[in-house]
Amino acid sequence: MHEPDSLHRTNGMHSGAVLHHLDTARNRASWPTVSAVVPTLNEVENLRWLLPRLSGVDEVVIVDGESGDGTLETVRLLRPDAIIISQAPMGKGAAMRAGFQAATSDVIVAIDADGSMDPKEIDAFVALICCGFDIVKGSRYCVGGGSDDLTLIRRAGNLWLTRLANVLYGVRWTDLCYGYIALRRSAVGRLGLEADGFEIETELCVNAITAGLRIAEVPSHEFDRRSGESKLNARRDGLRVLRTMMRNRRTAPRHVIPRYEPGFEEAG
Ligand SMILES: Nc1nc2c(ncn2[C@@H]2O[C@H](COP(=O)(O)OP(=O)(O)OP(=O)(O)O)[C@@H](O)[C@H]2O)c(=O)[nH]1
Ligand SMILES: [Mg+2]
Repeated sequence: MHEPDSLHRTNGMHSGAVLHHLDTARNRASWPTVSAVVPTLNEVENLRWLLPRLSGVDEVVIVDGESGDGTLETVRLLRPDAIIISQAPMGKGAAMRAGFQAATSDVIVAIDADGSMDPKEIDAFVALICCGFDIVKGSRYCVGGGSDDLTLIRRAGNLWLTRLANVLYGVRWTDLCYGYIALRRSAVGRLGLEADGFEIETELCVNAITAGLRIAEVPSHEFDRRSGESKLNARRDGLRVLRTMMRNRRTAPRHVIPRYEPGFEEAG
């Protein structure tokens, strides 16, 4: 994990003092606003668990792939102020890109609808953004992280893809293919996101490197999806991750939408 300059600027506090930063940020009322972007495809049961636990975030953006199980009715009931985007089920990546464009808070947190990611961890992600990082990615392999959900084949695939990313992009990540990620909204335009499928998480991370953004990992525990079916296909989506990594190391990401964020430090 890199130490950004701002870590040394805040009230004379030093590296490793993430919790102190968190306290200080809250005391100074400088805690950023947070949008949760939640892609949904037939997740009605899981949303009954997730949405009440997102009461602490300022904004919830649901990007729904035309679910047929009452997902949107449940959203309207449990989170009437949620922004809802309906789109054809083109994949998780297309959903996340739409959600990022619709979000209005300082910090965006991408979180699955299936109940595998605990909203209690959001503050740890945001604390690191407050320390100066642009992107904070959850890791199931940091000390304190873990997974109840990874099968042997997914675990092996993720390990090799993470190692390859480390070699290709000169980083020391522990977990590449995991979708619990926080980012400054001001960084979205610099990421040049184009992926439609599950490779979006990889595209976001590797493009952040080529764009010169500051990335940290934070421990995260992944639970089993609470109910319903996984939409991920390890072989097909693993290949898409591989192609994304190989292709994008040669090109700096296109700057899609330049943004200025008044009141919250510009990424860069
Ligand atoms: N809007 C939309 N959401 C999607 C689409 N595909 C997947 N999702 C959502 O993206 C999130 C991640 O999908 P999952 O099927 O849980 O994938 P996963 O977490 O890798 O797989 P599991 O570990 O088995 O849960 C879930 O909230 C899905 O509902 C899609 O085409 N459109
Ligand atoms: Mg899942």
